[in-house]
Amino acid sequence: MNVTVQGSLLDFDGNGDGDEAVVGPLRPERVPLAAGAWIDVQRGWLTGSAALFARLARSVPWRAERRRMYDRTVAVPRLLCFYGEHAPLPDPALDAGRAALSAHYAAELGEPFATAGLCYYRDGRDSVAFHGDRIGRGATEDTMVAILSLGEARPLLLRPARAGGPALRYSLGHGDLFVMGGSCQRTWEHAVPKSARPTGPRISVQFRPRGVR
Ligand SMILES: O=C(O)CCC(=O)C(=O)O
Repeated sequence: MNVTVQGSLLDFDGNGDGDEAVVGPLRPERVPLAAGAWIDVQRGWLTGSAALFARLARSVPWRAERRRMYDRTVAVPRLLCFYGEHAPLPDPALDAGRAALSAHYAAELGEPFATAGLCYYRDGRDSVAFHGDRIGRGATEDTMVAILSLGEARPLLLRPARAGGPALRYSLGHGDLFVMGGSCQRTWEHAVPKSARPTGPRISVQFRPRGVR
């Protein structure tokens, strides 16, 4: 798939050629949420994200999935590729990102980030509905899911799973890092809604510990 996205003004890689994708020092800002959940946000954590976006769009074996909904089978509105614990990642920048996250959160998480789920939102029609990552240990244990966003920024919404109420909204793209931690997967839900506006493509890379999905 050959796609280019408009880069962010922050998205320089430092050597001027725009090809190298480099993660910076981790200095995320923590936002405590209710019920023992929290998020960490670091804007522009990865520089050179437009080039990484283009490489992943081209080289990842993206799959279109279908899902049973009531009595119909419907297309999942985004393309997916999952890299399990021992699968080589599709770009060295992702290895570097995962290693940096594992080192930074080692004491708090107590285990490394192991897997990488990649999602490709082709335009505003692609989306994911409100959910928590509760397949596996996320259903019963505190854990972390670290999301690296590449390409066009899309809003990620967060809302309490039980109480309802207004959603928090974070616009994520162009190398931004967004980490959900504590009880977030059990007590909050997140979504990337559809948009009727002209919307460029975005790739989300989710790093998770083993057994969290
Ligand atoms: O696009 C994103 O960053 C969110 C992805 C997500 O929530 C998921 O795949 O479970």
